[in-house]
Amino acid sequence: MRIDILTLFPKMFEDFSSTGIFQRAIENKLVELNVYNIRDYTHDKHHVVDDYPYGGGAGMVMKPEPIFEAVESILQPNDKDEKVSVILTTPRGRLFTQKIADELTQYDRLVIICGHYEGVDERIHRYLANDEISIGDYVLSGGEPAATVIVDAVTRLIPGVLGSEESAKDDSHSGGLLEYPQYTRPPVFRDWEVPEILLSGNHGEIARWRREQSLIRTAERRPELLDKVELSSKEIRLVNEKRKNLSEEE
Ligand code: 6GU
Repeated sequence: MRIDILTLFPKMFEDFSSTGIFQRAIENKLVELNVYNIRDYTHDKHHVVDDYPYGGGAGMVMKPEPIFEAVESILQPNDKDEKVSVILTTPRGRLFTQKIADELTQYDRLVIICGHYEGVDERIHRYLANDEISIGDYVLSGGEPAATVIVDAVTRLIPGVLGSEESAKDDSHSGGLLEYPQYTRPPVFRDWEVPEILLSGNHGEIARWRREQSLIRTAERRPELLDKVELSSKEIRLVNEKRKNLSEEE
């Protein structure tokens, strides 16, 4: 997959692309990451990328010309068979989820435009981006952290990016539930013991315990996720009991 990021702050991606799993994915040619400075696509002396909003109001708006020019030059020459998505990061986008990360792995190329200031000219939303993504209901100063979140979540799903020992399948959210608690050595740390069952070597019992822990955690912290997963009748009873206890504690 080729990923192109358009930003006013290219530096924000330097450490990200030279560290850990992502760096290895680049070295193994599983992903290609290019970062472009939107300012380089201006033609005026002062490299202006923003302007006052028509109609008045606070803040500045990102101008359309440099961003259109950047995207159009990046996509040329464009292989007709390539599946491309042009994504704008914006707090008014659709909420990013694991499902959307999965969906984005279908593309050969992602072009991610990092929004800034009070917003970007509406013509970028309408005529340049085909997707708008927000990473949550809070305000960031710019779309760069959102772009790294998207790139991270998507690339780790590309076959070969994670080693088998890092396999993504047990992770929180991939099965629709939050992850169960993990422990490593020592078995006792400051009087806090590792649950005995994990030391038992009984893999069936351990799998059952983990599933139950995932269900309990999800019921406690993200009950709305439970509506989307299939549960056995026994699991439904466990979850209902947990929910009942929680509502009694309120
Ligand atoms: Cl994608 N951009 C900004 N500026 N703020 C956000 C966001 C994006 N997602 C959540 N908050």
